[in-house]
Amino acid sequence: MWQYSASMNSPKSLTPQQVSFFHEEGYLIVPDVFDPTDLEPLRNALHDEIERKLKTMRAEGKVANIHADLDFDHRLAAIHRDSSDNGVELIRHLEGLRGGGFHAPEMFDVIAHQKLISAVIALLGTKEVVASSVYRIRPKLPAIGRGNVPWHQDSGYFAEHCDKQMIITCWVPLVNATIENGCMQILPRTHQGKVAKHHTGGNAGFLVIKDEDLPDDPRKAISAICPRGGVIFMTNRTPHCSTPNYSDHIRWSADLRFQSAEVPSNVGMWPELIDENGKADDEFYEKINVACYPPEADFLVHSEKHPELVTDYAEYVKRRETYDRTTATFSAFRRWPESAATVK
Ligand SMILES: O=C(O)CCC(=O)C(=O)O
Repeated sequence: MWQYSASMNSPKSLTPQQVSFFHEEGYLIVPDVFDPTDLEPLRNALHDEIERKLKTMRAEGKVANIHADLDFDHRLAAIHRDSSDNGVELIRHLEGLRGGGFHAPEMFDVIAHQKLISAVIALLGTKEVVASSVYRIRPKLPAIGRGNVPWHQDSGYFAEHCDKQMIITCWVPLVNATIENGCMQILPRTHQGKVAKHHTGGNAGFLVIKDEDLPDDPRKAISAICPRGGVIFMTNRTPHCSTPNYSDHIRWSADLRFQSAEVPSNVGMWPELIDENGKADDEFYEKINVACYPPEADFLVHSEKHPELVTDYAEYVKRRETYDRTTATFSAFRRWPESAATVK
């Protein structure tokens, strides 16, 4: 439970009980990391982006009705109902796949939010924190299968050399996440073992662990219900999936990832080394493949030792955009032979 210190005016960390729960169970649901109003700027920024993109699509003749009367929790669903192609184009635009994606200041403000970082510091046990390259915005639309994520461990997407490392997923619902709207299912106490075999060809290109390869009976999964303002923390080896959205609104969420600065990353590998055509020399590509997820730019979000190196908004944008442009061949993380696992 968050408590605020009046003298420091900054959030206190998680309790030792919460930290122990996370390490024993492989997950932790904290219902009040944020005040729900802390997430309003991100919701508004996403809605503004939808508006901008829809106006462009209307000018291109793709969309007739931009559903300007509908709110953030319903609008994209109506667009998708009118045309699934337009809906998917918008979803892809927002999801944040491969570097570019959604990187408005409001996105960065949530990733670097002190309330979140304090919790991450407690769970990682270090104040040297890197925000992983991989974060995603997920609009799970009512009655559309695309957002249902099959069983997987996040490590299934990362390079094998990072299997034993700790990369914390922070799943941040932008609406109350319920069983009805397709919250996550998490298999507790199974995160100490190996990374299970993942297969390609899951829904919407997701990797998938077959039920028989899961480390425990999937019927033991917990439904990770979480109010807006809360955060679900998971390890990279915690098996999880999510179910269909049977509600009438979009289940918006953001999943963010953090790791200790000691875990391999591409922090300090400067995008200037990639030219405007996305090219760099071979030595650079060898080094860059050291990261747990090489194609996307990691950034230092908190450091007591080197506060001067903490990434500001301008650098975050530059790193994400530059990595997005690169034509590099990232090999290390393609661990499932037939996999094209560049996206989640
Ligand atoms: O948001 C979801 O439905 C699934 C999220 C997920 O699989 C993840 O954050 O790794």
